[in-house]
Amino acid sequence: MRGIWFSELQTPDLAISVRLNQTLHHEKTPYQELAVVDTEAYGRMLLLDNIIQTTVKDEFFYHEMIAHVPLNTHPNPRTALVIGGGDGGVVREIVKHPSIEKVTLVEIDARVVANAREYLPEIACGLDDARVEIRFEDGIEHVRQRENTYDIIIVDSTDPIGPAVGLFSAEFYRNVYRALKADGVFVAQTESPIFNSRLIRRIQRDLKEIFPIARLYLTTVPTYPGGLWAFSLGSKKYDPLEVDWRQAPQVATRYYTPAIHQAAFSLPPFVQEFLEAP
Ligand code: AAT
Repeated sequence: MRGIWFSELQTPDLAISVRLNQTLHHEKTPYQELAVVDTEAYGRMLLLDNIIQTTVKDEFFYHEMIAHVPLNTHPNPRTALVIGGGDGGVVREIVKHPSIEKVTLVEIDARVVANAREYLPEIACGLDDARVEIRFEDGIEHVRQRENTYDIIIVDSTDPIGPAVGLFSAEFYRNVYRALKADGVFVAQTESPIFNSRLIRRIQRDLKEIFPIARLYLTTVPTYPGGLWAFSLGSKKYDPLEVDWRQAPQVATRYYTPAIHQAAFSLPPFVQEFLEAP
């Protein structure tokens, strides 16, 4: 293999490798080790603690699916909270919705936002929208201090290690429920159905105890472990499977469509089986 390669150890037994054109930036922030690299295969990539967070070529699968599913589940979303997501990709998708009046981005690490603005402008561009407020604080604390505030809460967090651990807990989900308005919708990225099935099962069970509607949906994200990714949704009133598509806004997307929204909730038998396992 010619050239310089970056490998992410996705599990102790599996790596993904990409050839680097260039390392554009590297620093230790107060929270994590951050790098932006340029790769031949996936374009520019944001790495945190040597884990691929997002890439210019495949970010839209993830950002469109984490944002438009809850936004279209709610018939009139006006306020949205994003926890994590400092690259701006989720915010960019949210501000495509004309009903949105205010987006609050709560990112713990200001350096993620600064580097995304500098090196990943096509992902960070939505952060400049006038409706967006950026707060550099812990999303766990933010949600603990809010009540009846948001129509939509989206958790676009790192894997459940370090500062993100608490974002995967039942206590956090109860606080999310309280921070949502009476008909609010919650979505979180919840890892790989292939490598994190027990985590996904536990989260689904927690959400079913807290929300009247709890569902799992899937998408493909080529650079994440296993290539197949899970999102967990909790809703107080609206069912994501009963969207009135005649009322949904027309937004420009590259992956998401109403048909893909519906299809994403069709779970393969291997997923059904681990969700139902004792
Ligand atoms: N848009 C895809 C990028 C991410 S990055 C997730 C962000 O969550 C990071 O910038 C990290 O600093 C932030 N974060 C972690 N914990 C917290 C917290 N407690 N409060 C606020 N922000 C936090 C997601 C990639 C998923 C990778 C899957 N392998």
